[in-house]
Amino acid sequence: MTQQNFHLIGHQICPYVQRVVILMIEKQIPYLRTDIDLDKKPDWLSKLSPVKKVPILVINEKQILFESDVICQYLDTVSPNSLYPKNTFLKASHCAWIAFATDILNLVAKLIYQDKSLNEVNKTLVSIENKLTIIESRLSDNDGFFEDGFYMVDAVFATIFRYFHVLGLLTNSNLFCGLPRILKWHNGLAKRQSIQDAVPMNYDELLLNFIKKQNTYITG
Ligand SMILES: N[C@@H](CCC(=O)N[C@@H](CS)C(=O)NCC(=O)O)C(=O)O
Repeated sequence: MTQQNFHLIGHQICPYVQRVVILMIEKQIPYLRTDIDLDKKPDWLSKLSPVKKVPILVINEKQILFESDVICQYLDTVSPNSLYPKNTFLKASHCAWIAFATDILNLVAKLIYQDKSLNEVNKTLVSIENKLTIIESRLSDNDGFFEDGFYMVDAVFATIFRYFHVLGLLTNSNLFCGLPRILKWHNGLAKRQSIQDAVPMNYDELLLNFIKKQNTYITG
């Protein structure tokens, strides 16, 4: 890898930032990190990204990338030991399942930011469960998604599964219920150092406080 200087603009618990952080930890890519407060976005954010969202990657203090998937694919390409399969079809397939995971994440965001009634919350929970059931039916008895080994797709799902404890408490549900393969996958991923190190130790507390500020149905 040519010597580059990476500065990641992020947020303490953002799942999209976590994707980039997990990749950088796995690949031992050195980087500087600045976390921002999403409620008080700094003025300079709009100069770096037209969508004013994190993550943003600043390369050598002048080149800028936004969109987590783009940043991950860029970093993966410029460093050794890819977290995507070498085979072109398999790589595309992993990317398709990452997009499916992002759909689940959007439903999680709906629960947190939008749903204002029990009816809406229950509908969103059913939509999440339906997507998880599809994943469960695709999982083998391996510990990973497609085959043995840790890939970007595993990292992405790990960032979704870690919502389930706090969401379960707030909605009185168990999103892992009846999904033993997903639960096993989650438990394996949760032990991985890069997954643990991608968030602060008090992640659940930070997440709970973040959700409470949104003033939607699940915070009662
Ligand atoms: N598609 C974007 C999504 C990033 C995203 O939604 N980031 C959130 C934080 S988790 C954000 O910056 N939100 C600020 C806002 O929506 O104003 C990506 O993959 O990078």
